[in-house]
Amino acid sequence: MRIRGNVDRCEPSGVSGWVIDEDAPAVRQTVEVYLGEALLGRCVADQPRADLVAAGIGDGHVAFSLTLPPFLPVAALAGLRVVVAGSGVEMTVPTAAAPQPAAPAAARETTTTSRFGGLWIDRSDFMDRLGLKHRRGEIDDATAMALCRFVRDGYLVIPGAVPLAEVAALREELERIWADPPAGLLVETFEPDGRMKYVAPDIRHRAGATKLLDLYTVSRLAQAVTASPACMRFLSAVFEDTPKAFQQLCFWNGSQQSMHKDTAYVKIDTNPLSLAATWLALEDVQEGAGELEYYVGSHRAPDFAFGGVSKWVEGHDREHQAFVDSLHADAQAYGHVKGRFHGKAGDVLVWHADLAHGGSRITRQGQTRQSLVTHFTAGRDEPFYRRHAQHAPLERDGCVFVSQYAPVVGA
Ligand SMILES: O=C(O)CCC(=O)C(=O)O
Ligand SMILES: [Fe+2]
Repeated sequence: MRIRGNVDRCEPSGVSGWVIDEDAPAVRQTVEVYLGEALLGRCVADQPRADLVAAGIGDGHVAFSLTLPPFLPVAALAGLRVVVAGSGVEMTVPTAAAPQPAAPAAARETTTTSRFGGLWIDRSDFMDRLGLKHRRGEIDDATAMALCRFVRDGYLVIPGAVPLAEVAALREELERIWADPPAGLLVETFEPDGRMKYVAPDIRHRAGATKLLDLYTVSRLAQAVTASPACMRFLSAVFEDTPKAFQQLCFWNGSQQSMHKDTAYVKIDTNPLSLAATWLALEDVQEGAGELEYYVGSHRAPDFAFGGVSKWVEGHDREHQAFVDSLHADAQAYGHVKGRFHGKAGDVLVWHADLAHGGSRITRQGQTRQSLVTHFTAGRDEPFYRRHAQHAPLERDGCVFVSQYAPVVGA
């Protein structure tokens, strides 16, 4: 085998070049593009190119071009590897060109609200697809109407999604966990010194800027309330797949987190909008407790593209304030009114990947706001961290649970 070829172009939009085996010029080579060890895509180098024909490189039908996932951060281009399958040959990748400004929307084939991806609910033909699923009996009337609300508003409230008895039992378990934390369970906290850290739970910091992480890794009850039938029915319809729970935060009081869209921080591999989250009230939400707030309809505002190219803030920290400001400006421009969730214990609010939301200011000091937030993606997708953290997942109650911190407890 004598592989000869060239990677002519390596840009956020794609990789292209040509390749041939001089010992077998008629055999079309397969090219694989990797980011580290993860395969991003594969294609056959069989495209005709006039300059290759003219140069007498085989029959000239040896070019390839491969589209990259649309959200790939520019910084990641440096880590791309182009490999000729079955040959062990890795081709030299040219250094990445400067990021190109986004093409005008009109020039692009856009089928989803965001140009970075989306689910079927985000497509312009959503109503047609919804009607078809409904007529075929794949989704019932209540779910169809719930999806319409979700697509219109960017969130959905499911009253009484979790039985009160389960909520009460979980709160009792939480008391035991805080008093005597199981090994391996972590909190993310800014207490007591204002600096962020991941440490074992310490009850002295429970009331503060502290959240318990991935409670479902140690608690069967947390798994059960996360995978409530009402939530699984709705999320399965949203994802057209088994929901995958992956980043759970248990709050004792309000987070006071500024307005944001989770797509900026919560990274999903290959489709940044394959994401939704549930907010379960573990007690009746009180006025002034730092209620969850959101801009109704904000999930359909134009993308904020970090660096002009990415849905993720990572690597673009200096644009963070501009991002937050853009959410308020969009609310003005598009008339997104602010809503606040005053759910009762057991109620769930589901939010869309791109809904602007946050924790309002706590005006009633000392008032708790016990809640359990869970992020979900589709079973076919993975949180980005799964590229480097591969603890054993668990499938239970129609939900897959994965964690970046620990294996998930089974039977
Ligand atoms: O519950 C809150 O205050 C906000 C939580 C949140 O935004 C999140 O976990 O993504
Ligand atoms: Fe969030």
